Amino acid sequence: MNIYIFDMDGTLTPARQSMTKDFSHRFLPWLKAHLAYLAAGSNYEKVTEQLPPDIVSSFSGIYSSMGNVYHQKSKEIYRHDIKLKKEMLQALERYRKSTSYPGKLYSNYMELRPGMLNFSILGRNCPFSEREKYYKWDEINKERELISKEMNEKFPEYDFSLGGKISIDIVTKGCGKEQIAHLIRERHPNDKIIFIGDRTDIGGNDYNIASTLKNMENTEVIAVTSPEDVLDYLKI
Ligand code: M1P
Repeated sequence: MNIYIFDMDGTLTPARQSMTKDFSHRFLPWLKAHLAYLAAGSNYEKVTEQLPPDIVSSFSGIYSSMGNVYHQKSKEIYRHDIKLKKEMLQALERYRKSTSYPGKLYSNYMELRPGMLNFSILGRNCPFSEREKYYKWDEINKERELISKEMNEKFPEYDFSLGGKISIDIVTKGCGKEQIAHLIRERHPNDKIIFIGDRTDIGGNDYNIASTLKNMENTEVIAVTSPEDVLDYLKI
């Protein structure tokens, strides 16, 4: 049997947006006929905001906050914490203060979630239009890439990776999405595991789960760039 694992933002939904009606209409019958898990970087509340209830309940399990929280049929099974070093937080504060981004900055630039911290120079409380503006600027100026690289070197006990469009996900080393690969392999030792995600490139927040799976037998990693790509791959 095949076991599927799906990323959420940028894979099943546009980043930080709800699943489209057309997508859920085509995906739900497929999901009901297969065994699949969700592996989201966002927290569980965002998952239930972005996905319709029948989609949420049709997954065999929902990993959120990079695998640090696990729900089965809306019941929380576990959650992990993270210890944040003062020096690491101070370094992030310095990046926020010294950014060369020319636009306005917003609040909620460090969002603590179970087992992870999400850091955004722009601030998570920005309007939607500002996200796109920052994303376009960051694509040229590579601010997030540079911060992640420097922080990975300075604080090797943590993992810094690019999530969606405006932020960096921070977990204790080993406590990112790769833990999901190990847990699912333990639960399904003989089945083929197929992961589908949009940030499987190095530095992306699907990279660790993708590379962990690639080192296991009987697995496949499918890199997609949009929900439309997922529908094409599933042929639905
Ligand atoms: O699931 C992908 C990412 O979605 C959001 O990213 P951003 O706000 O940068 O677009 C965040 O929830 C992030 O943590 C998550 O990894």
